[in-house]
Amino acid sequence: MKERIDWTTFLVPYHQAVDELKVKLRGMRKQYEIEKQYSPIELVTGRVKPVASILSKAERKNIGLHEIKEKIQDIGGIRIVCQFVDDIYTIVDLLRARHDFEIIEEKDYLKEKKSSGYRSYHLIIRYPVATIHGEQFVTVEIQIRTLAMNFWAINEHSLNYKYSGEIPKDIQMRLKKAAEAAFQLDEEMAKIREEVQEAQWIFHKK
Ligand code: 0O2
Repeated sequence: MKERIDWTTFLVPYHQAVDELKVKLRGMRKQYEIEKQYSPIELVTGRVKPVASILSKAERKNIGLHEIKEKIQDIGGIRIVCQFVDDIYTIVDLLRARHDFEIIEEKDYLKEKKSSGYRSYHLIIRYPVATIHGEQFVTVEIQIRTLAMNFWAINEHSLNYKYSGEIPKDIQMRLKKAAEAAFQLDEEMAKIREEVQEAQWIFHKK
């Protein structure tokens, strides 16, 4: 018999998890603001992977329909964007200290960037969702990156989509250069971090 998935039902806990996590993480940012402290979290976004993308990833990685829940770990996705590279590690520590989910994997693509030039810190978490059928666990991928890394990744992602993963060599070269430029930007900003923060603080008070 051919396997089938009722996608609406399947994705319910993922939507719930992404919505809850967005509220919780944006709440952390708000708390810094209320306490008049610098927030390492600049922006939080979230999405549930579209069914077509889930299926194409499953096909690409040779994952059967019944294995999707276990093997595709980024059906639920949260992205935390920050200003400085050091903020990424502060955020990782903040998330490690939480008790409302379990971190099951960490991927540091800052220490080891991908061959494409991609840099980010990924956490895979196991998140409990209260459903009408009891507690269900879903995995969610949390991507943590600076604004510069995000700018690069969004553009590279669009190009990958446009060229169905086969980006022409000359554009790949430009992307590598752009990744290096984004890296340099992060390095330079780190060096003048205090100056930048002071300026932002004065602006905020006004
Ligand atoms: P989308 O459209 O963003 O959902 P693994 O088996 O661990 O190697 P996996 O599960 O793909 O493979 O994990 P990985 O490599 O940590 O990537 C997960 C997600 O990180 C990707 O999801 C992207 O969102 C992002 N990512 C990873 N590598 C790159 C890259 O080179 N460029 C960009 N722009 N993003 C990247 P999806 O499903 O690929 O895509």
